[in-house]
Amino acid sequence: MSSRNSNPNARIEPYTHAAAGWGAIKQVVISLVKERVPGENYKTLFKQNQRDGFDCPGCAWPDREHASTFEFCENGVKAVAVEATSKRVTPDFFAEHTVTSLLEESDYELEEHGRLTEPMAYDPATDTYKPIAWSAAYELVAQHLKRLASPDEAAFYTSGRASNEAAFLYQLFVRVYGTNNFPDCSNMCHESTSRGLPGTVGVGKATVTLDDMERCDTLFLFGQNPATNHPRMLGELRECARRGVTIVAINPLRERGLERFTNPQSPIEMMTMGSTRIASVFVRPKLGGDQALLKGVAKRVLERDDIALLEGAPRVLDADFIAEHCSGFEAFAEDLRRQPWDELVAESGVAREEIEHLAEIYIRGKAVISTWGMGLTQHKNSVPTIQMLSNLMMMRGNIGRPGAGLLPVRGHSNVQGNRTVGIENQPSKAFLDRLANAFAFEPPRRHGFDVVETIGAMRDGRISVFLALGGNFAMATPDTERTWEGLRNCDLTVHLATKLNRSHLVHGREALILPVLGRTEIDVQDGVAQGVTVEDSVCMVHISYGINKPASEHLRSETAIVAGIAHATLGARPVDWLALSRDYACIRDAIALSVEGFENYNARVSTPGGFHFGVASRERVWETETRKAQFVVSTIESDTPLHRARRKYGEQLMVLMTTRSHDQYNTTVYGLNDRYRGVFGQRRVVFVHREDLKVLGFAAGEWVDLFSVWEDGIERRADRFLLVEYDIPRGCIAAYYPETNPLVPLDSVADVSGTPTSKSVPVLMRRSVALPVPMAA
Ligand SMILES: Nc1nc2c(c(=O)[nH]1)N[C@H]1C(S)=C(S)[C@@H](COP(=O)(O)OP(=O)(O)OC[C@H]3O[C@@H](n4cnc5c(=O)[nH]c(N)nc54)[C@H](O)[C@@H]3O)O[C@H]1N2
Ligand SMILES: Nc1nc2c(c(=O)[nH]1)N[C@H]1C(S)=C(S)[C@@H](COP(=O)(O)OP(=O)(O)OC[C@H]3O[C@@H](n4cnc5c(=O)[nH]c(N)nc54)[C@H](O)[C@@H]3O)O[C@H]1N2
Ligand SMILES: [Mo]
Repeated sequence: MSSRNSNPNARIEPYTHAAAGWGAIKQVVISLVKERVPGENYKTLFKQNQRDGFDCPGCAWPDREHASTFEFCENGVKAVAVEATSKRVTPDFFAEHTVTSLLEESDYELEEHGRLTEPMAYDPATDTYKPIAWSAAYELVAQHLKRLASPDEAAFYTSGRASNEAAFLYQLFVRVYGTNNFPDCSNMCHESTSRGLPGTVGVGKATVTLDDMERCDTLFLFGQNPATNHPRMLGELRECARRGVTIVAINPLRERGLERFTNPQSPIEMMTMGSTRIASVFVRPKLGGDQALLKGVAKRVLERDDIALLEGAPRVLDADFIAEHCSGFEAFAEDLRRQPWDELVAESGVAREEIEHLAEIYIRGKAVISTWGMGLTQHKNSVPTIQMLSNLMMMRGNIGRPGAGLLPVRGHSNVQGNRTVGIENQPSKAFLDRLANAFAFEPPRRHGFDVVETIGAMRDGRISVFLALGGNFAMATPDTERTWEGLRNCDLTVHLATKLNRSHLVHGREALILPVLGRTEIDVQDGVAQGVTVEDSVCMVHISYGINKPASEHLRSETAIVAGIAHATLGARPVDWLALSRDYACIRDAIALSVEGFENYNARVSTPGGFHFGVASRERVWETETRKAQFVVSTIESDTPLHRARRKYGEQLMVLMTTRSHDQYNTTVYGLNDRYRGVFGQRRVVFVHREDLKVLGFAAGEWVDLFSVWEDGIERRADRFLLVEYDIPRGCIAAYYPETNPLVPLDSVADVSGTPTSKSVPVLMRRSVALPVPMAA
């Protein structure tokens, strides 16, 4: 397809092969060469997820026995390659580039400069970052923190790569300092899961382990793109498919990796160009339609049970489970009976026959696992959607039984562990009580700000110091223009980071960049190599040892930096921060002392493969208010901002999902291809249904600007996207994050969880009049 694109290599070319296979191998070689990974660091790739190696920083998908063989993963190799790169961002680099000039570069170009090497402080006189001693940097943070009228004027962000040790020390420091302001990447990610599941099954975590994957006979995959985001999960799916498990993908897009997969580990598949078919059934709701879809399936399951009762046939519901373990079933069933079908069909975008078919598949399953990702968590109705899924699973006792259960698939490799050890802006009383007891201090009890609340508070001056343990706050957050105003309104912004990103350039009046050791690197404290611990998506906690030489001699571990800042701010109170940071086993002892479930932490984590962090619901123990698994009535809303926008603009209105390409890790862009979706050499594309293109009077290959429709009168736009005809439900469009984040209104969040609605943004498209932006922008 020809287009007015300034990158001559940009093209759209549908992908017709299976996922992974040789294409993945090729990408790996490209990554290694592009990053100029030094030869000695190649060994890193073979130590990924090995017993004596490090936990892959790629994603939170678990490993079999923490891997007895090298598990090949394109995503993992890329994540490691960008960390093991030989490129460096030195003080000379900063001297040569003003912040203003760096802001002109794309996110791709910024991270391409390589690893940060020394602590740097912003100098307004020259508009550059200049080296600063570690001790002076800690002192600067401490001065700012001590100067605030209230500790609640500071916010402490976490991105989910931090280890349990760093995250635990961080939350302890922040709570002793006096606030629960813990905005966290998970607020934008699986927060709807973490807030939804406690209301139904008591715990916001997976109720299954990999062993259950071996025993299930039916798998539902909701809103997830594993070929790109959790490639190691494809290996498990392939095994399931070969065993004859019925795999159903519920996704508006027919993602390639859910169709066919060539296992790079299988010489036969690789040599014969063979592949395994993954999903047997595709169900394609419209964006945000899963709640109605699930409610329809539940309604049908109930109808089928009524019929069985009439006919004296075996029950369809697991009546024993419901009687013994559940509460609220009557009200739930009554609501299902009252629910009109036409509303479910209209809101889900799925025909009644198809919903009924899905119910039959569900009923046939004796052991069903449901997994989900961002396709379920980033909508206004995400919490009721996830609760509806939980209801449905409970109807047939598919929780806390071998081969069955709930499996939220997490993103960042330790995002789940961070929450477990206390990164939580709404801590429970029990958690704080234990912490208070263990360290003899009175932690703050007021709930703190999440991500969206933090941005609001920065904008109106209630937050003036912002510290980030990793991540890229300026780009990962919604409503980019307003987020940047917030960051620039701060007195101090501090980033602990491995690589340069835009958050370092959109800074407060004073600003620090503190370079950290990555997880692949050897972390020596007091002459002893330290291991750090992480928790994966199925609650396995294990230890990870870096093996590469650090990218620079000046780097410090996240744990050491947190301890340094804590010491400068609080002195050796209530713990000797510096002593703790010299021996991570002591931090694990402190965790064991103060966080429930970590008893004998050091001993348990030293067993091969680590240990499973107990999940009560897996044992059919329900940590809910009623001490039962709770059915929750979930009402389908019909007057949301999206409905109102649809009424106002009719067929002109599109619902936008912002999603990941194959060549990115969140805000880190590795390359400009999205090979399974057929996009090459570019990122500013928007996928639209053929009929919608026609109705709107557009043709594929034309350029459009996107405008959000929101009721606050603010213009939010993202310009110049190439129209690509795509197999996507009518009225829905898709484009990449973070380019589209300016379109997500700050106050458009999921009910209860506060997660930005990144997968359902009401927008209009207008033909672009300006010239296309340069390639990598
Ligand atoms: N290579 C790579 N790996 C990653 C990441 C990365 O950026 N790159 N990010 C990591 C992180 S932090 C996370 S959270 C995960 C994210 O991994 P995913 O959860 O797979 O996230 P997305 O890429 O945003 O894809 C969301 C999927 O949901 C579908 N979807 C969108 N809206 C709906 C809907 O309304 N209903 C349904 N049923 N489906 C919908 C989309 O079509 C898409 O297939 O991956 C982690 N792993
Ligand atoms: N529109 C839209 N927005 C989204 C999403 C979406 O689907 N759509 N997804 C959301 C999701 S699921 C998530 S999780 C967030 C992600 O939000 P973040 O976690 O804030 O973003 P990342 O892009 O993962 O952060 C990348 C940066 O982390 C730093 N880094 C990498 N490794 C390390 C390390 O080991 N230590 C430290 N200290 N720093 C490190 C590097 O400097 C790198 O530039 O984005 C959210 N935003
Ligand atoms: Mo995430």
